[in-house]
Amino acid sequence: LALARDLRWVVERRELVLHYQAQLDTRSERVVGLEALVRWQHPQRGLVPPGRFIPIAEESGLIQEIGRWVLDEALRQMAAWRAAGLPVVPVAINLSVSQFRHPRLPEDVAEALRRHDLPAHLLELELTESVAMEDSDFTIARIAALKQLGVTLSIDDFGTGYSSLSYLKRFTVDKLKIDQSFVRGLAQSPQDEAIVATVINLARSLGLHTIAEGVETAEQLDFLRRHGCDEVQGFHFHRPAPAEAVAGLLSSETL
Ligand code: G
Ligand code: G
Ligand code: MN
Ligand code: NA
Repeated sequence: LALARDLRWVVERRELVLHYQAQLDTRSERVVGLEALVRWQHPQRGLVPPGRFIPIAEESGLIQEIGRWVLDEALRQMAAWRAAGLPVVPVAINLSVSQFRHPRLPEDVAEALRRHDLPAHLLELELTESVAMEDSDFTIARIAALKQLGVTLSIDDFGTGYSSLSYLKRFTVDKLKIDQSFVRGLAQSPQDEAIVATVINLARSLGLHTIAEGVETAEQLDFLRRHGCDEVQGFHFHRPAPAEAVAGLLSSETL
C-alpha cells in the first residue's frame, strides 16, 4: 500500500500536524480545554485524517514514534502559547492501546512535561475503553503510574466498547467522554437521551467529570445543560483547527 510506504518517513519529513478542538464549560461556554487531533499533511494527497493512517501506524508499530511526536508537539505548543502570554488550558491527547502498553510511556510523559516545563495537570490522556477493559495487574499499575504523575485520565468514546462497568471502581480515571453516537440522538431518540442522562448520573455518583463529544445543535446543548454534563465539544462551537486559529480563540477568552 502506497500510504503505508509513505507513512514510514512521516515524522522525519515533518509531515504531521496537530489540529486542536475546543472543549467548553457547559454553563459558561468558556474554553476550558483543547483536544489535539493529528493529521498528515501528505505532499500529494493533502490533509489525511487520522482514521486513514492511525490504524496503519498501529499495525506497523510506527504508532509509538507518532505518539511521541504528538505528545511533544502538543506540549511544545502549550508552552509557546504560555510564553506568548495567552491563557493556558489543559490539552488532551489520544492514546492507542499499544501506546498505553509501551514500557516507557510514564517516563516519556514525565520527560516531555519536564522538557517543556509544564505542570502535569495541563496534560490529559484519552484512553479507549479497550485499554481500560483489560483487567490485569499491568493495567492497574500503569493507570496508577500515570495518575501519580498528576496527568488527567479520561475514557474516550465512553459506552461504545464491549465493556463492563466494573473497571470504573478499580481504575482511578477522572473523566468520561460521552461518545458522539449517543450525543447525535439527543432531542430525537429517547434511547440516546436515556443513555446520556444515565452516564451523566453514573459519573456524578462516582465523582467523575463528563464531557459530551460531537455536540452539533443548540437542542443537544440544551439537553446536556439540563442534565448537568460538565463540558461540551463539537461543531456547534468549534471545529478542530490549526494552532494559529486556536491562538486567536484563546486570546479572545478572558478566563
Ligand atoms: O478520521 P477522524 O478524524 O474521524 O479520526 C479520529 C480518530 O483518530 C479518533 O478515534 C481519534 O481518537 C484518533 N486520533 C486522533 N489523533 C490521534 C493521535 O494523536 N493518536 C492516536 N492514537 N489517535 C488519534
Ligand atoms: O475518537 P475521538 O473522540 O478522539 O474522535 C474525535 C473525532 O470527532 C475527530 O475526528 C473530530 O474531528 C470529530 N468531531 C469532533 N466534533 C464533532 C462533531 O460535532 N460532529 C462530528 N460529526 N464529528 C466531530
Ligand atoms: Mn478523543
Ligand atoms: Na471519542
